[in-house]
Amino acid sequence: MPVHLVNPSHLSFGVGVITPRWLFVLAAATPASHGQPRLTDETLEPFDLESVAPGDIVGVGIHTSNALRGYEVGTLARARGAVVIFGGIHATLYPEEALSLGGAHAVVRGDGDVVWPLVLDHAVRGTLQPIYEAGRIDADQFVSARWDLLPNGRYMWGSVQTVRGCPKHCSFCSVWRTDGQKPRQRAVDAVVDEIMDLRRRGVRFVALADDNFYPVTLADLALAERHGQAGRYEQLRALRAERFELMDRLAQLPSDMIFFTQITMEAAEDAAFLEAMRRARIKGALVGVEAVTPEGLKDVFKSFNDVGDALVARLRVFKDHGVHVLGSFIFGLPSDRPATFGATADVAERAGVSFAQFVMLTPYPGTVDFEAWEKKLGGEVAQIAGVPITRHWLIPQAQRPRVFARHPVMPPDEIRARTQAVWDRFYSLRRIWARSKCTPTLRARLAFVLISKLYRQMYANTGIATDSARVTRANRWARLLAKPCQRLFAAGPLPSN
Ligand code: B12
Ligand code: SF4
Repeated sequence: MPVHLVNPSHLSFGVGVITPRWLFVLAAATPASHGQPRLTDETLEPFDLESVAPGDIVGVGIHTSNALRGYEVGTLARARGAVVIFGGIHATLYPEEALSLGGAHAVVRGDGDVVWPLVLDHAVRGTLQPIYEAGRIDADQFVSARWDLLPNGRYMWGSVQTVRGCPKHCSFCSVWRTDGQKPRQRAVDAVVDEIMDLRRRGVRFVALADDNFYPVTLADLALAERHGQAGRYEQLRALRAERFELMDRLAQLPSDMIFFTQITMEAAEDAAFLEAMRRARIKGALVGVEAVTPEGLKDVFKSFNDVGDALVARLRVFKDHGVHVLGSFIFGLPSDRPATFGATADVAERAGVSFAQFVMLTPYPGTVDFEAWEKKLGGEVAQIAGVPITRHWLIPQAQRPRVFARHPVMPPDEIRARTQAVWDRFYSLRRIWARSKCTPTLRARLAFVLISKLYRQMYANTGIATDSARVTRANRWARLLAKPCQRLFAAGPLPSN
């Protein structure tokens, strides 16, 4: 039975920034007896339903914000006679939803790598169970992606995961609960092989799609030692050594390769680690700054971050080691005040972050924040388009609120408008041009400007704006900017040996 895998999106930009890794991993886990899986990433173009014949299998992977579009795809595919199977983080959290609203015959909860062939076998035999509990597999069972199915010239970055899970417990994040707090690190050889596979195909920019690239801190090691936990100390030390081994190997890859990852701010304490990142050409990292006040950090259980001048100094350490920071900030925390917005933009500028994203606090299911929010609302849940806001992902995109919890001093529109203003300020042409000085040549400076503008159109204007004309305009701009940006990232392929 032919297999289609669909990554849903309500907006298509023609070109994608980062490859949706799950598509290529599940493709690799699909047995050859099903033929070549057909992959559709709707951030490039919408799924062609005409390509689905009765009896085909359609796998849909969803996170919370694209779940509604995923349900539409599943329902339409089922109506054409397909066998529909859901997976991904949102389906893991709400399997019943995919069954009742998404036309799913079956839902996989957890990692799909190992269970997928079994599910396909059941689909062929007609013995599908409604729910498969795949759980968390060990790192040595992670399947390497099939990059031979990568469409040519459509993405700027490939994505290779090196570790899954995060030992922290931030209140707005579900990773530590779904992926677990125990880091599951892939073997260095498997990671490097995949990266080289991408490079041979002309991809020289690779996102290390990890929850947290720095899973063992110096503080963790010191604590284990102080408490006389010899076994734990040894385990942490081995994990850390493996990180260095990986970075040493990355340093030996073709010198035009560039990496990007996600990391906690604690890495700033660890000069040896940052130096290894420099040698490995990990030139960028998304750092979750979240808030610039102690109250804000307390709101999100992230007291391990710094504030004020210490925060600026810490972020600067990354730059001093050649790692550009994409700072991630959250607005709408209960302790935020009107002055917080300007203060946050000031910190981002003073700290010299190269890129920044300013997201509005969204209660994502599976998080501590979500549970507290749902409990607090009790029986008094407002509805939009007939959907309770505690199921906000089911509200049609155009009507979906951008701010969810009642704020002690600011109405939702004020939070949204102030957030938009911070994006506008940070990504003004004058400021982008000033920041672009961090690049070596005029060509690189122009590339920096183009990418900054694209980033802002894709993430801010289509995500925060409530005005549909602005969203349409932003989408058009993003489509225009995306193609030349993609060309800037592409490289010539390398021979296979
Ligand atoms: C790398 C990453 C990014 C990158 C790249 C995104 C990309 N294009 O790939 C960047 C930084 C751009 C990013 C952005 C965002 N991200 Co992100 N991201 C990740 C991260 C760390 C890894 C994703 C990944 O590649 N995993 C590797 C693949 C193989 O794993 P997987 O997708 O989970 O798939 C496995 C299973 O879920 C399952 N599966 C998946 N689909 C299917 C389908 C079928 C049919 C089956 C059977 C199984 C199956 O099998 C797969 C193999 O085991 C995840 C955390 C995580 N651990 O997943 C967060 C995560 C997905 N992101 C998250 C969020 C919130 C976002 C943002 C909204 C953040 C923001 N506020 O801007 C944006 C949204 C961007 C977008 N529109 O997609 C949340 C989603 C939470 C939720 N409930 O939906 C996560 C879980 C992290 C978190 N903090 O909680 N992200
Ligand atoms: S936000 Fe980052 S540091 Fe916090 S639990 Fe999630 S992955 Fe870990």
